[in-house]
Amino acid sequence: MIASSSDIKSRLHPLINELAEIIVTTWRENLSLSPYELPEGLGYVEGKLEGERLIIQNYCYQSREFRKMHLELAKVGNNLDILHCVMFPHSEYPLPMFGCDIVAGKVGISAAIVDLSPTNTEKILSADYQQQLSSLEEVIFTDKRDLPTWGDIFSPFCLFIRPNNHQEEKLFLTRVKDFLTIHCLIANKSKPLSEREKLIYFEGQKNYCLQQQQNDKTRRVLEKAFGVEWAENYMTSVLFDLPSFN
Ligand code: BLA
Repeated sequence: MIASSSDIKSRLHPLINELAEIIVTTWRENLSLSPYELPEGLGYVEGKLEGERLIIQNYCYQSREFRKMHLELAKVGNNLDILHCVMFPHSEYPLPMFGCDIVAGKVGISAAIVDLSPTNTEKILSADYQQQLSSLEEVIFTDKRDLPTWGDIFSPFCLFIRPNNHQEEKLFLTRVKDFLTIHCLIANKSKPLSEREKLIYFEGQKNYCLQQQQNDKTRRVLEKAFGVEWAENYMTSVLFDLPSFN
């Protein structure tokens, strides 16, 4: 389903391809998608500064509830494959941020994270999210990872692991599919807010983006291939652009 003339899919870690397919299929099944234009020249990019080539392929959509639904697949040389996905709600819908990242190295997946992150004043997911996420079957992963300090944006339901085997990899995919389906179904039912309430979600989304921009691990990969200025522009205009209030 996901294909383009400059396709990198065939060379990515299979779990990344599988998750990309799950994400886009779940979007299509539950939301009415239209294309979202990324800033010029940033849909497909290749960079090479310090030896290793970085290739980035972006897929981007929007819907009634989401101003931007971004899926990115990236390949760094022959040893690092990345899936990055964020759904940015329009501020007038009282919805959390869906975020997901997989980093696959030579010896396997080192980081797999998924969350629905609250953006209201209390920084708490609403009752419907809490209830539905709590009723998912409990799964135990062997290697839980600690969040960095900027990770205070994530909810108590955040799953941040290093999958230990094939079964845990599959369990992670199922969990992402569950989070995403819950999110799409609640989004479908959600009603627009008043101007005053909208401001809360606007501020919350801004805070989420500013915190994510502090991820030095992402920044360093981009800086090595494209330089400091390009990385700053990409992080603030493609990966975590701030919402505009209108
Ligand atoms: C970690 N992100 C990482 C790591 C790399 C990247 C190399 C370190 C892997 C590890 O610690 O094992 C790189 N991630 C990228 C790049 C892109 C990317 C280059 O998305 C894009 C081009 N990151 C997100 C989102 C979340 C996220 C949406 O983009 C969460 C919802 C989380 N990534 C995240 C976290 C870490 C991480 C929490 C660990 C950071 C740390 O330990 O300091």
